[in-house]
Amino acid sequence: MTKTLKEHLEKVDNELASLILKISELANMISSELPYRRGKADTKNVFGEVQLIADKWADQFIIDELRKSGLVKTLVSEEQPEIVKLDEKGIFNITLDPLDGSSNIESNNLVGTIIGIYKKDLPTPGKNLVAAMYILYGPVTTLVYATQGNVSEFINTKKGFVLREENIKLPEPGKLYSIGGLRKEWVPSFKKYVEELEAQGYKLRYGGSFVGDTNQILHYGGIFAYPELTTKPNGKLRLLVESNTMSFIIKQAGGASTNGKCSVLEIEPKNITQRVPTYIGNKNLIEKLEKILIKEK
Ligand code: P6P
Repeated sequence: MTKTLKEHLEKVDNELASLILKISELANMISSELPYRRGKADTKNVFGEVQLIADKWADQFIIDELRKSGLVKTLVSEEQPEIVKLDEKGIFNITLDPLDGSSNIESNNLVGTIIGIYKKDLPTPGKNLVAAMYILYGPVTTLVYATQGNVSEFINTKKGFVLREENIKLPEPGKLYSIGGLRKEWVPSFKKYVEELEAQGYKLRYGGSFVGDTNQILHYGGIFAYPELTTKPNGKLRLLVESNTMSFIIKQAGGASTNGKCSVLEIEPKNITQRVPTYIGNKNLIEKLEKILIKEK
């Protein structure tokens, strides 16, 4: 009998299990609302990006639902300029990208909700994550959650989320490379590194959604990068609400991450909006790249 998410969470401590289950229960509402929440809002987020109606709706919906849970003390969201206080009796602090890749909604490509779960106050390094998860709205809705040493994936069915695979590890060797930014703006040593991957037969898969692209790396192995660019030395991805969470998940699956100098998870955040060059994937690929990028400096 295939395990449900609720059954799988029996091995996780109660409050954390309740929080992950609560978040999973939001998936159906979010995916069913996407057809009706299209188009641009008339506001910009703290990063100066035009917000989509779906971004703002999903953000507020998740914040309201987590506040009701009584489990969450504070929340940092890509769509909020400041740390949001939810419930002073809450025991978890959450990082949230409510709809990562939301510009893909127009073209019906992958979007997802990325959630980091901490006990320590935010901002704090990603190595302090207690758990990390994402929900991916694709041909099917899937949910991946990671705790120390274990990554499990669930598929949403008429009977709720059921286990597809647990203790997921990145396939070795990997098959894919998934890299954002304009190739002409990659630093020379990184461009050379990518050309070597291409010569080894790695296949390009890039869908413009960090969560969707990294999910492919989790399934097929390889490397995702939104790299340092000559025009954007810190790349594009947000350390707290995007890179830390996905780096933690890939690490628990046997992979690694770097910002070009150290593991993403070791970075001491300067603020809640910090961007970071992000390279995530098979450990051998990341270790080799980090050596190259350090030498470049
Ligand atoms: P580009 C989505 O807006 C996002 O933050 C990530 O999900 C994604 O990896 C990246 O931006 C895509 O950026 O420059 O390829 O559109």
